[in-house]
Amino acid sequence: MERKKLLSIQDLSCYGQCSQTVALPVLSACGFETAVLPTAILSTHTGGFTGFQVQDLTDFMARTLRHWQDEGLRFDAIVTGYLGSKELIALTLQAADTLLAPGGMLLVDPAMADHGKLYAAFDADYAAAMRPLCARADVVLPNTTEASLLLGRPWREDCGDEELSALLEGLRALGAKAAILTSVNPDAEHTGVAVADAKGVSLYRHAREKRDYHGTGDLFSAAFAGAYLSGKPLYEAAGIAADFAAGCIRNTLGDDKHWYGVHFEELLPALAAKL
Ligand code: PXL
Repeated sequence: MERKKLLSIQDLSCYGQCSQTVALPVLSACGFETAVLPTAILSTHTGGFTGFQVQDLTDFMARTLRHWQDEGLRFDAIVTGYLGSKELIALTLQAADTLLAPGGMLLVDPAMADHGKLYAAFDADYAAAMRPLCARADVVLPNTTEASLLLGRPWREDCGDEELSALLEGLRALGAKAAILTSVNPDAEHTGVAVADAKGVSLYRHAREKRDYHGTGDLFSAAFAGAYLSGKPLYEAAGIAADFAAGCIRNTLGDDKHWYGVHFEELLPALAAKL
């Protein structure tokens, strides 16, 4: 059996169930050899904890890229999430240029904003610096807030059909070969993801859960990468990932102590069985 080799580039939030600590188990469960390149180490994620500690790893990342180039390492895909600074975004572009095998895929989740607001650590310059990475992506996976920021459009929570088409077209015009918009809420009872590639646009809708949790975007991106790189077509992979993220939320509702992320572990075997 030919195993694909993946690289996950994003921060390592030591506590809080997001970024590398969800990407690695999901991609491993999907059957991929997965290397990680942490862009920063944080004591917790930045969504709801106070006093979190951050260790920037820009210098380590630059040295690691040089080392891996010397070793001749190549990856079939690079998946990226929360990075941390403009310098780290530039290094991630460099990783895509130097470490992808011929025909290798770049999947980019800009992971910088939600619900109309940038995350605590980021500003408008960071959002602008994310544009060239998203432009280079084979698949870009922003939520509607991130897509609006990338395209310089005001964010609209209701995001009707016209705005959805404008965002998807804008992302593809930027250069991404395919785009998946998350947190699309067609009405009060439903949520979903809108998928666009050269063949057209389609919306995958499912029931909306009672509340949101941190880390579900990261789980969506990792499960999408697992399904898509396993050979599932774009729309089917997006649906598998959306159902997985919704299942993780349902598995957490009622556990009020676990406000900072979702219980995804029990759902990994069912995800792997779909691929
Ligand atoms: O889940 C996205 C994410 C990743 N990493 C860090 C974060 C967040 C969201 O807040 O703070 C450090």
